[in-house]
Amino acid sequence: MTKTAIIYGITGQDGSYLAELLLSKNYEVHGLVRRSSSIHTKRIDHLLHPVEKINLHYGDLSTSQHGLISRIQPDEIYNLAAMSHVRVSFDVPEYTIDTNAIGPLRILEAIKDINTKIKYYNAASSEMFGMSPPPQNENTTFQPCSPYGIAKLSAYWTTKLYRDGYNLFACNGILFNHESERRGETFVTKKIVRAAVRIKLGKQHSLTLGNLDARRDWGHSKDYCQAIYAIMQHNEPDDFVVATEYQYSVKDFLIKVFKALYLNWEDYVVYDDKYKRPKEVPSLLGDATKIKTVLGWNPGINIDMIISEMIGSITIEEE
Ligand code: NAP
Ligand code: F7E
Repeated sequence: MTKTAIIYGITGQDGSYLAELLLSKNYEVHGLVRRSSSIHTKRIDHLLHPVEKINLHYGDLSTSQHGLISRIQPDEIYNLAAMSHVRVSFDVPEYTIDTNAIGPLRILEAIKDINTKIKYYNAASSEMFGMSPPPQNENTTFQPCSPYGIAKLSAYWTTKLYRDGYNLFACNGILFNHESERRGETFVTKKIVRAAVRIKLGKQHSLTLGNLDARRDWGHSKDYCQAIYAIMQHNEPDDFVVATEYQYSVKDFLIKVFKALYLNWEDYVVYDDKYKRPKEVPSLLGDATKIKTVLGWNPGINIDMIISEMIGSITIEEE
């Protein structure tokens, strides 16, 4: 029988790949989109034209979700919607807490009231580990150090509470950084790749960045959407860390990208304090033993493959 899913955040990086994955498994896919003054469905346009393969509904996590969920009566809800930029969360902390902590609560309240059989996925984040030293796994102490991380930790605990208290099939995927050609332009990987390609083509002369010493575990969004799906198909609701188990610094990433384009990064990169965060997460490196052992998930795309895909997409799409 065809399953029905709602994807919150369908216009985002992960939402677009997850929509493709669910369509390939014959799901009826619905997604929430925010009204905006210009069209922002670039990542899912191929799923709307020439044939409309997905169903979009206007809405926002700032209001009750009872109406949408009772109309669609989905089998599964994937909540990938968020104000997802850590640096920006320091500028708009109240908005971040409302969207990323209260938003998920609104969805869970609707599931509890409408149909407790609806499965729920919550997009938790390695940012919740904050200052806890690596490697980080499901048993690591959370020490968030941004409004974003604090909001995500609230949603994480809310998801567990509704699972334990109301017997919902509610899961947390604790995902480490993941990128792709669809990554938003202000995240460091896309910002570096885009600038390097533009420098190579003579369209830009420098790249301004903040802290180059932070270390991250970078995977690919497509691999991580496979993990999200596997978490939701498991025979019981649970929480899983999703990571590659490899770590690089921002400077390592920078060197790799510029080298791939036969450029010396030191000739172009300028430091600017404005990209420094009031508090920084210094080192994220996941231990994905649980998801590998319990669900048999493994990432297939490494950092060099990610960089080469990202460079290729910018050359073709933007220049
Ligand atoms: P993204 O590209 O920034 O997409 C975020 C999505 O959320 C967009 O569709 C956005 O809609 C939507 N959204 C934002 N505010 C909303 C609101 N108030 N109401 C409804 N929708 C709203 O993020 P992503 O990289 O795909 O990440 C997906 C999820 O995983 C997010 O929850 C993120 O916090 C979490 N996460 C990401 C990573 C990562 O490295 N990518 C790691 C761990 C966790 P618009 O298109 O209208 O802006
Ligand atoms: O920063 C440093 C910055 O913004 C990575 C989100 O998807 O992953 C992501 O959050 C590092 C940080 O990602 C610039 O200080 C230096 O140390 O690409 P980012 P993030 O903060 O790790 C987590 C897991 C999520 O859940 C989030 O949704 O790079 N950095 N210079 C810079 N970062 C940016 N953005 N811009 C710079 O110019």
